[in-house]
Amino acid sequence: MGHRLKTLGEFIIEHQSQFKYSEGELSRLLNSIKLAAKLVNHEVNKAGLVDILGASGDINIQGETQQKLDLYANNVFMHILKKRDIVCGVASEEEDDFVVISDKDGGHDNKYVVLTDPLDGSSNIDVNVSVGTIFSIYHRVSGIGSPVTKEDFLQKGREQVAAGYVIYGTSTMLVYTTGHGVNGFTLNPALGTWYLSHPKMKFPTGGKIYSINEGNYIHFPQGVKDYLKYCQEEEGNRPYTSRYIGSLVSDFHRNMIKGGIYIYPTSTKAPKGKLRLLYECNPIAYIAEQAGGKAIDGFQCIMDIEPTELHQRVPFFVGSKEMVEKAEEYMNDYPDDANY
Ligand code: P6P
Repeated sequence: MGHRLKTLGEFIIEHQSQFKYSEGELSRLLNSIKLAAKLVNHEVNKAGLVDILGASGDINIQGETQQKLDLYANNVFMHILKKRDIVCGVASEEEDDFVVISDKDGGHDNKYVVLTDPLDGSSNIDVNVSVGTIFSIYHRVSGIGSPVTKEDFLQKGREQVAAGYVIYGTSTMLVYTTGHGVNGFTLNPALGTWYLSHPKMKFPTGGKIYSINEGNYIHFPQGVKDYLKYCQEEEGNRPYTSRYIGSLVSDFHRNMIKGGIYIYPTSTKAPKGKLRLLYECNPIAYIAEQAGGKAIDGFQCIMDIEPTELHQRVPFFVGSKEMVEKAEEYMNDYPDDANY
């Protein structure tokens, strides 16, 4: 048989031995995320059709009529994570508080928690722009045999066991890390199989792309304004190129392949930034560092931030190491901006 790419299932089995203390739960957890992503992908890809036809009238997995796509994605991940007897709790952008997996669903004895933004950038769905799912996995810190607690979710990004994203774009990809580098898998929708298309993904150390919503320019901290002027002046390999899709997963994914920086800073309109620390910034930061990139809030590494609440927002600078460090230099000219 000709050379064929390794499947995600084969890859997970091959790397099972790398998951310390895991008797296969992490592999099963990754496999359940793989399935959920396929289900969401199927729905995302026909969203336009649904919009044209109005309410699809479809029945979703909870037996309710078809809901908004990000709620649908949330239901898919919640349902699969509950019914696979692997996690003790789930936190989601779509849920006000964290969800305790009940004892009858095996929740009290399971050791992993999952935090997720089930469909980031969903406002782009009706204009047919790529969107994504982001997930972050931790070992629980509370004792096995008891219900999950808030502390299990309020862990520093450094403690992540695994993190990843799904990008529903021109092709659907699952990109994740378990602390041994970053690997990207592309879905063959005809077969429902994911193939290792991007092994050992690495950020180019430099880059010429910056991604930021410049419409907020006048509201940015001075350090960000100074960095943008640096990107735009005629010098060496500058001016850089501005590319901003309005979908974090898509901007990040492109920048990881081509080199670049994504910035969502504080502004008078978003005094703590817009992106959520626990289920957007930390997982993306883990992937960035594992791919040789860097992720900061302008002053400190994202994954060193001590979380205080489930949905807290932080400013986010992530991408090629040299570009993030140059932005950090400009931010450090105004140390007071570190107190956001
Ligand atoms: P703005 C999508 O809503 C999101 O969370 C990210 O995916 C995206 O990068 C950002 O917000 C876009 O926000 O304020 O520029 O429209």
